[in-house]
Amino acid sequence: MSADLATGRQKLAWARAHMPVHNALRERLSKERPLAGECIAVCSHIEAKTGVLLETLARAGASVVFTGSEPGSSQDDVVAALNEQDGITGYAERGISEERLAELHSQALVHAPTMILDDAAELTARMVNERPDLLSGVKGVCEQTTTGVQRIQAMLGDGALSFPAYAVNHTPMKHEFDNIHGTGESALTNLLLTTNLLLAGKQVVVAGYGDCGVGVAHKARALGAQVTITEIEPRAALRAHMNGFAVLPMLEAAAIGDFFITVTGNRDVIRREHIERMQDGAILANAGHFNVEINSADLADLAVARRQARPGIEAFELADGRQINLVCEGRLVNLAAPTAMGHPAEVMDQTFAMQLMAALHLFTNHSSLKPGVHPVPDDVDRQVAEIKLETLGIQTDQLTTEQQRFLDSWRASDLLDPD
Ligand code: RBV
Repeated sequence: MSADLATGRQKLAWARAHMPVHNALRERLSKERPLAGECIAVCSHIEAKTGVLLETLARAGASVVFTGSEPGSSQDDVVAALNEQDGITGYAERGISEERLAELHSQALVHAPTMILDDAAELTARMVNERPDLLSGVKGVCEQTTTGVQRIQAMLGDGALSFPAYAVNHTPMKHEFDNIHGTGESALTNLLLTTNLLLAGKQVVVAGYGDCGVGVAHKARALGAQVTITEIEPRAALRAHMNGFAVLPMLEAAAIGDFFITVTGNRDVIRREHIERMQDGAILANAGHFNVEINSADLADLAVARRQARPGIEAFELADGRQINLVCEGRLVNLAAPTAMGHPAEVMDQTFAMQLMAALHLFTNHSSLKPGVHPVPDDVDRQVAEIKLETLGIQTDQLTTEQQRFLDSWRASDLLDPD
């Protein structure tokens, strides 16, 4: 057995042991096999937790094809350990170019998937653009990320969407956990591992106070950092202010930050005019899906020299001698840094359970759903929460009949004097 295969199998076994919701679902689905006959494509960061999702889909009867959603985030050993399994075939490699990623997507599309579980709408956009011949066979898409839902909405606005898509990102069981706790913990864990520097007492600038930014900002503060938020959305800026953070335009924040972490879902959030004001030694990292949030071309343009400072960190020397450090080429720091493993297993267990349950629901209901972006029904979300609580051994209270009647009432007489 190759060393790769051995570590890939090990990583999968560890992930399985820490994904109890999947274990519960797998047991049920392998008896029912509701996806028999379907070809499900999963486009994501191909590492061990994603591998567990693929295994559960295969046990549910689907023929599963996988591919990477980002050039730097898949793990070759896990890819090898997945490709040896029955019912799973895939195309993903670590550290590749955008062109190679496109080739791998094309190979996955040759399997003519009937459903796609997507991350950042990468495979969906590829199929719509390059394989229109496949569209009539597609029942629908389940999209996991904020960026991807936005992209599918844009596709719809453009008249390019011919099937229903579930906005899995928008379910409470996904974004209130994955975006906040998953991104929050894994972005900081991997930033600190890659730099081997202390966060306590540092000035940390977090660009974007959406769910991911909230997670990063609060956890950085909990570790003792002084956190500043930059925003373009007035309510998010106010929320950050009232949660006790400094809120500044990036031009001002640029001058004070030791660490910069972008989590906006937009491009050029850090660009030339900001880099020009930064302090010597500033460290720039991105935790949004695409590597466009930090304009690395501007950084290269301003630099008189550049060198590898550590694995995963490139130092750009400016004309006046200042050194600005870019972490893993501005790619997702929690997945593409040299030792990065993505979000913690427990959180991906929930996210992927949502993808799986949304896919099952879409499979049964696709013919009654119009092309468009749809919310995942709330009871699907609730079911996953119930399974998760059960695996944690946490019990909740139940409404009494009187309490239920109170909630269903509107007349003062019923509310105040039900008997
Ligand atoms: N994400 N996946 C992992 N497999 O380790 N870590 C993060 C993993 C997903 C997360 O759910 C988010 O929606 C997406 O990455 C952004 O690309």
